[in-house]
Amino acid sequence: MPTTDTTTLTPQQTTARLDAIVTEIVDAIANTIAKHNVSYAEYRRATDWLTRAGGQVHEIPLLLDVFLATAVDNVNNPADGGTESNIEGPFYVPGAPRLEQPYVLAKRASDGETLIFSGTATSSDGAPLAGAVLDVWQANAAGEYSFIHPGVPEYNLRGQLVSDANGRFQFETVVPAPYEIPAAGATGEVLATLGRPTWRPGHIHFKITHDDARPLTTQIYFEGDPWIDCDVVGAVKKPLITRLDRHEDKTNRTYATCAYDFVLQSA
Ligand code: MBD
Ligand code: FE
Repeated sequence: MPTTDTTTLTPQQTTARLDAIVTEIVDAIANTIAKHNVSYAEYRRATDWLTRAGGQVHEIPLLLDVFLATAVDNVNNPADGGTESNIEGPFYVPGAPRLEQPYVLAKRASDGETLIFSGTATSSDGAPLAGAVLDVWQANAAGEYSFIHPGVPEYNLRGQLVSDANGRFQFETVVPAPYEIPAAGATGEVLATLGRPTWRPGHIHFKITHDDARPLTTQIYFEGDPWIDCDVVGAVKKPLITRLDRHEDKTNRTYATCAYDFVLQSA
């Protein structure tokens, strides 16, 4: 369960909670300013940098997700028997098309190597979850997401599919490449200034829902990815890493397969 069910708070309680959170955030920053004797010039550099971020499309959610989303996920999704949750990230778009069998995410030949992803959805008591909805989104082999990067068709590499009567699912997509935080944006700027890597390992995002289970938002990663141990967002959890197997089709083209069995906590 989420630690705080904020939906049951009265308006007064909501205001009090918000007041406490804002006060603590401001106090924490004020303490840092005092501890490091931050100058007016440095302070102005920070406000100028935030102004640049505000003028860049998609930059503020990216910035916050890079530095803070994992902390939110850690509080809201303690592992208790089901598949580990993982941060939603800044690039989820609701309303992805409901796909028909056989499931293939919308993709272009240039989006990368074919990947067949299969698995199951079960409840934490072991029962298969028939009719679980898997809302899937990912980047292509160039690290591009539809709706975020220019030139990618709407809903490319985004789609919703449904597990069958035995809780099984399979869909075709492409192998996602590692994702680099855009260097030109305010987030990339601060990471470069700090000399920190700007990469996330390749990953596929899932939101899985079923009437009898708690919704699960997570990401799947791949063994051997060069960034698996140094994700800029710090989101990788070992149990969410799966293996890519390589095969050759009849025309000697390689394609990949992987599998993951999702376990959703009972509602
Ligand atoms: C991503 O694709 C992502 O998933 C996260 C969490 C942050 C930045 C880019
Ligand atoms: Fe992502």
